[in-house]
Amino acid sequence: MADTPEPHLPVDESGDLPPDSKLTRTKRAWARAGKFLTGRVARPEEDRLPPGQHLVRDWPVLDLGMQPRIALDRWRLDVTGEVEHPVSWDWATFRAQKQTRETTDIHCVTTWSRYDNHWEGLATRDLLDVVMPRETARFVLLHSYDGYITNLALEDFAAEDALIVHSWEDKPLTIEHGGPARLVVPHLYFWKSAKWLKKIEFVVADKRGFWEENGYHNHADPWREERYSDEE
Ligand SMILES: Nc1nc2c(c(=O)[nH]1)N[C@H]1C(S)=C(S)[C@@H](COP(=O)(O)O)O[C@H]1N2
Ligand SMILES: [Mo]
Repeated sequence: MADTPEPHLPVDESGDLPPDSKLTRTKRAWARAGKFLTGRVARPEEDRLPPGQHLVRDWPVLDLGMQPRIALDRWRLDVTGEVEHPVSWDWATFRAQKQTRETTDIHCVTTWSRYDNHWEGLATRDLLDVVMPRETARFVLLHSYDGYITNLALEDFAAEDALIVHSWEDKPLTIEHGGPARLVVPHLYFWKSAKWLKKIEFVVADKRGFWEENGYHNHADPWREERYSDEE
């Protein structure tokens, strides 16, 4: 794993390594740690539905019952903690970031899954290129406008198909589903995908979020049925 090349490092025709900028050094460090090898996995179609899940065609709404309404002119996204370049973006600045489209499946711990959701937003990897996590950053805490918190390891946050989305099926994300902007981390149960995203905090030590404190698994891999915590 230590010698796996970082897939997004540019390589020119001569085969030379890119200039040894701070950014490429940091990316190599992430690659060495295997941080960019998580996420989309080529699975045979019969393994597409994780164990204990059933398919739905509609999109259920699940949250703590308080759906905050954030006017776009008051909306901010702060990225703080163990990063070289913290940001506090207004809506226009967030929307001006590099855009990525992904088609991914949702797996909720309450046993429903929904295939082929079309998302558009900022890839978490592109966010990492902007804010540049320090070597000390190991975990990410997601803070939402309704007070919800969830936690991810940096490698799960940086998964190649993880996005901060503003659109679903080519329409603005509705408030009930976490608009103006939410996280989508397709390879984990959906409680890790924070709705109404407000702040992304890079930290040294892991800290359990709301559901993780209340008996859910800290990691949440649907193919391993990491639904509930073994601790206590
Ligand atoms: N801010 C916030 N994000 C949240 C939640 C929440 O209560 N607040 N619930 C989580 C849970 S348990 C699930 S299953 C999904 C549901 O997303 P949906 O309502 O768009 O289906 O959001 C997750 N993200
Ligand atoms: Mo959930």
